[in-house]
Amino acid sequence: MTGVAAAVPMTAKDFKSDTKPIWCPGCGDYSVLSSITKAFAMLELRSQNVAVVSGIGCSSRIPAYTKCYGFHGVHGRSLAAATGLKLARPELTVLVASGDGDGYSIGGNHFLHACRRNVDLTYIVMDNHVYGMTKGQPSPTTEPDWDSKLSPGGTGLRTFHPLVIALAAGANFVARAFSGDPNGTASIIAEAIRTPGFSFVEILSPCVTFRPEQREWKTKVRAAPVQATDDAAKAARRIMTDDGFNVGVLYKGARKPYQPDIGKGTKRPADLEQEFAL
Ligand SMILES: Cc1ncc(C[n+]2csc(CCOP(=O)(O)OP(=O)(O)O)c2C)c(N)n1
Ligand code: SF4
Repeated sequence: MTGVAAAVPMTAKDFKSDTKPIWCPGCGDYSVLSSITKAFAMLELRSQNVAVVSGIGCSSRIPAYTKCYGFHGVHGRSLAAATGLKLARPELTVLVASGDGDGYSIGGNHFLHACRRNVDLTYIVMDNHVYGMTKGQPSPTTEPDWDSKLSPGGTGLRTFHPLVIALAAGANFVARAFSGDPNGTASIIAEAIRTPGFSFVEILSPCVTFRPEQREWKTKVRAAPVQATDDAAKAARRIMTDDGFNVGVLYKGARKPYQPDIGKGTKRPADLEQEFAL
């Protein structure tokens, strides 16, 4: 006996905080929270080595409900904060949680460049095709003919296609999951975390309050009929031609993550200031 107790693996429950979620009853985000904590437990992570970063929205409440380091940031800026954190503390597992409004409207530009940079982050977007927190405005993934008080007759606008855009911009891992399958979603999140580089997981997560018809998603989703490919063009073609309900890992690449050396060679801000002093 060495006298050093072996670390007891953490369970999914250990990763849940004591803060009670205030989502509407039936919201898909409850299951996504369970999937995240299950994935952490599956990977035998420890909460002191994990950070969950978000922006603003119902979905972005996730960090408060997990027992890890957390940052509930500014609307649309979760990826900027997470990128800085991961570069400064590469030993941390960094999971970024967002919604379709947060991630694709105000945060759309950060999404493109996060894919391009390929920093080792896992980015999950709880997509409910609506702004839930601010009471039902259409988002970039809202169907053009979705009729609502705030969009009478529908917006008529073409929808944003996040998975294909992620592929084109350089994401190294692309998957789709459904909140109604918490175990399947947990496995996908775990694989996303395990895969080096920028991993993007679109999670169909119904907003039962503003899009009650999304309860029907459970009858529409199915496992993707083919295995993940490492050919981005093939993956893009498949995703462009499916109906948005094929679930699973769709693309897995082998791009080297971006991790600059921020060790000894890095200048301190004060030294840089001196160099540029007039
Ligand atoms: C800079 C800024 N602009 C707008 C808002 C208002 N706002 C808060 S959440 C939100 C949209 C949330 O929608 P989504 O990201 O889809 O998340 P959901 O609530 O559906 O999970 C908006 C527009 C804000 N908080 N900050
Ligand atoms: S408004 Fe929609 S997304 Fe927000 S908690 Fe309620 S059901 Fe969930």
